[in-house]
Amino acid sequence: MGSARVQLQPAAKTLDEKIRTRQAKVGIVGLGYVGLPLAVEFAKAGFSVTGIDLSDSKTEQINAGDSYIGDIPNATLSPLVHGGKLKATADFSVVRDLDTVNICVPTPLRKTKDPDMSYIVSACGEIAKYLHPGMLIILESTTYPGTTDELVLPMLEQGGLKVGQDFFLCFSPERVDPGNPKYNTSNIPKVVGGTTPACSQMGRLFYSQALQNVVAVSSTQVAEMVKLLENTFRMINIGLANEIALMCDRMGINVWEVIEAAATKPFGFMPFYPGPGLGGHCIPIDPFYLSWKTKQAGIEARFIELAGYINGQMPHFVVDKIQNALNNHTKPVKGSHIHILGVAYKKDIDDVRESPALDIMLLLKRRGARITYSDPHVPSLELDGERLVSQDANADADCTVIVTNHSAFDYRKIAEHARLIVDTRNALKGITSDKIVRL
Ligand code: SAJ
Repeated sequence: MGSARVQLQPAAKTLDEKIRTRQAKVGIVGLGYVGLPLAVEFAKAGFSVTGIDLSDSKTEQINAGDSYIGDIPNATLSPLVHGGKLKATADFSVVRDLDTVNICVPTPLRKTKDPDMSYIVSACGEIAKYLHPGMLIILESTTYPGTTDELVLPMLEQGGLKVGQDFFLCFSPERVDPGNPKYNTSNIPKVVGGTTPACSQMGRLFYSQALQNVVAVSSTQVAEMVKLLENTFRMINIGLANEIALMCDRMGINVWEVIEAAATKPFGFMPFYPGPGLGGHCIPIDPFYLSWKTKQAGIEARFIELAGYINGQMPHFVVDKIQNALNNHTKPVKGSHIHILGVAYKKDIDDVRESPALDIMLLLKRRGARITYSDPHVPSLELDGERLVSQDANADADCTVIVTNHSAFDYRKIAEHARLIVDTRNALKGITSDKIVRL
């Protein structure tokens, strides 16, 4: 991105002025763990912010100053709402009075591992109806490189307005890490790239009003690719850690000790840890947006496919470990009571999306085991049509399996009470007992 300022057209001059004076009316589409914190940051910066979400319960809660996002306390949200800086609606027609709109809607994968762009298309279709000169539109949803310029741009230009002159279009990856005590929307560096240099410039100006560190890049494709590199990097390295675990298991080596010792290297190494599989709505999903797009360009993303395969095998590997551990106690899986500790996709959160615990429980149930679980963050869940309720961590079971190592568990007590334990997270590190089987 050149440093020379681009000569602004009249529409841009007006928008530039409105953003600098914080008179711009900001819109955020999608009020989830990305959109609501972003809305709050711009409201805190003095902008008038309108959140748009199709969920009436979300808009009602926000307009009551009642936050449903852990990282946004009511004490932060309520004064902004009652001070008239932040409101929420399901009515897209408000876009006609807005100057900027950030799109923060989900980008899931279909079962066929193809990108599901329906949320982006629906939001852009609504925005296009009310798009007017002097607007800045920024897509934040994680997606394949090319989405902004190939899919979003044509939808917005349909009404005759010209990007870079009449309106401005950027991509900026969301980097929100829910529950992270150190990094939040205001202090996580914000990458932004525009369809034209004037767009990039407008995007950088916009975020600079409310966020601490803005990183402007030269195009929307670069910005889209940045996010995919970040999360593909994680997914592949987790896959490597899992493959090393499979090797160590076969060779009778303690993989946790290996990684801990390797992590003493002060440079050139970054520890990742094996586990029961890959959960969440980012890491298992985002890389397949990249591999889907590269396939269209005739390039096989073999690292991604291989890591996806290895990570996908981990639930099966864990179930085999459980079966062997029971077998060594002359117990079949069939008819045994297996108690799962932790069903969220990672520690100390309540999100079960894509959680490997669900795969493990299903596989065991299909082998005839009786399944119970304990998770202080997940009071109940649906498994194969059956409703399960979280039990006491020390339920008397034939085998207790640590799948998600929440801090709230009393691991000493678990190690004392359980008859047989399979530990997939090294949560019982430092506790030796022949009733503990480690990954
Ligand atoms: N996992 C492992 N081994 C590891 C790390 C993670 O098995 O060494 C598993 C976790 O148990 C989980 C899955 O991988 O099931 C994903 O874990 P994650 O730590 O990557 O957490 P996420 O999915 O919440 O990822 C988010 C991402 N943030 C954004 O996309 C904005 C990711 O880029 C962050 O790096 C990550 O949070 C983080 O660091 O917490």
